Amino acid sequence: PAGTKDGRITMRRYITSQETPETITSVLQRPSQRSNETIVNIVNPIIHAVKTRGDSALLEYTHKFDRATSLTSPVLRAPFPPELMKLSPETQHAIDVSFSNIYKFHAAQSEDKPLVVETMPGVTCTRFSRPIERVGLYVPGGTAVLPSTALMLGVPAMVAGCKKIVLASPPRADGSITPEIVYVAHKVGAEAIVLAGGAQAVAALAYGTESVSKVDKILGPGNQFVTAAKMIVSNDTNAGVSIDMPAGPSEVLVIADETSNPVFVASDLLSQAEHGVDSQVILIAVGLNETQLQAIENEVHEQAMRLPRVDIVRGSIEHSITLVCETMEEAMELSNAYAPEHLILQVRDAESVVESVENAGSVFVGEWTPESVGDYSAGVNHSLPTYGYAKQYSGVNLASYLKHITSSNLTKEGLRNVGGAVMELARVEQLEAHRRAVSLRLGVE
Ligand code: HSO
Ligand code: ZN
Repeated sequence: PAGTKDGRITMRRYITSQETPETITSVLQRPSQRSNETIVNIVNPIIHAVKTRGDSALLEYTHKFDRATSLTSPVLRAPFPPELMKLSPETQHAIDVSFSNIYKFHAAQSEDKPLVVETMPGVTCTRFSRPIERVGLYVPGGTAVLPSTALMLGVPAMVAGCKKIVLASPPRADGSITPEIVYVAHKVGAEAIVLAGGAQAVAALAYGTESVSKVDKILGPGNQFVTAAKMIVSNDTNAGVSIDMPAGPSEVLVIADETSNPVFVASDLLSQAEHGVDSQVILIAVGLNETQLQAIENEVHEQAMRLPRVDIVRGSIEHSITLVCETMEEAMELSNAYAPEHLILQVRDAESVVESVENAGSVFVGEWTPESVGDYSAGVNHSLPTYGYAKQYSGVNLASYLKHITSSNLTKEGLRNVGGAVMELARVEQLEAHRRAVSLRLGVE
C-alpha cells in the first residue's frame, strides 16, 4: 500500500505478526537525510567566511539566503523598540501564559542547595551548579514562525541565570523579525537578536563578529545546515563552544488501543505531520480490528484534507507508518526501539504505561493531552532529541544551561582516612609526586 494512494492520505500499514522482525526494524528507520558530506561541504566555507570576515560575510549570506537585502546591521540590540513587538492582546496573553508555565516548570528543576556528601569521616564532597555565562539560542525560520521555540530556549536560560542571552533567527525579506519573537526576547532578558539564520548564524555565535558577541553554548533546533554547523563548531577546540544536541526532523509516535478516540488520534498524528515534509509520524495500534483501523485512517484523510498545510502533510505521511500489534508490551518494545521525540499514549490506564517508557523525548499521557499543549504552553520543553537520539540525550532543560562543579574538602583526619588508598593507587600508577602530596602531609613514608 502506497503513502497517498488514489489521492488518499494514508499511512502504510504493517501487521507485526505477519512480518519478520527485520522488516519491522527497517520500516522504523528514519527517512534518510541528505549525505552528511554534501552538507559539510556547503557549510564549511560559510563558517570559514564568517569566522574570517565577520559581519560583512554574515550580511552577505543574509542578503543572499533570506533575501533581506536592505539589512545593514546583523544585530538588533535590547532595549527592543516597542513598535517592533506590538502584538494583539490575545497573542500577548497566550505568550504570557505559556511563559509563566514554562518558567514554573523549569524553576522547579533547580537544585537550590549544593549536594554535600561525607564519603568518609572528614572527607566532604560537594557538587554545586553555576550558569553558563553566554548562551546563543537559535530560533529557526523556514515555513513557520516559531516564537514558541524562543520561549522554550529563552525561559530556562533566564531561570538558570545566564548573564548573556542572545537569540538568532533569520529575518524576513524586509529585514524584520516577527514581533512575537522580539517580545519573547524582551521577556527573557535577551541582550540582542542576531538577524541571521543557517550555518552563518551558528558561526557568528560560535566565533563572534564585530557586532555579534561570542557565546559559550549554542542551543536550538534547525535544519541540516544548522545542525551540521553546530556539530562543526562544537568540534573546533579553538571555538570553545558546546551545543545542546544533534537535531533532526520532528516526529511523533502515538500508541492507541480500542479505548482511543480516532478523531484525537488522527489530530495528534497530523499536528506533527504538518511540521515539514521530512517529519515522521508513527501509529502503533494495539489490538485494533479492521473497522477501528479504518476509522483512524478515515479521520487522518478527512482532517488532513481540511488543513492549510495539506501538501506538507502529504509529504510526511508518505514515509509514515501504522504498526498493528497485539499487546501493550510489544507496543512499548517497538516504541523504545524507535525512541520517539514525542510519545503519545492514548490507551487504557495510560498513566501506568509510563513506567515502561525507556526512550522518548517527552511523553503525553492520556486522551486529554495533545502534543500541541507541550509544544506551546503546558510548561514542558519542546526542544527534544529526534532521530533516535532520545536513547542518549535529554531534551532541553534547566541543566542544559548549567555546569556542575564539584569540590572536596578534607580535614587532617579525613586525609588520614583516605590517604592510604590514594598512596597505594599512586604507587600502582607509578606517579610518585601524587603519592608524596599525601605522604608529606601525613609525615609518613
Ligand atoms: N513539535 C515541534 C515544536 C513546535 N510545534 C513548535 C509547534 N511549534 C518540535 O518539538
Ligand atoms: Zn509541533
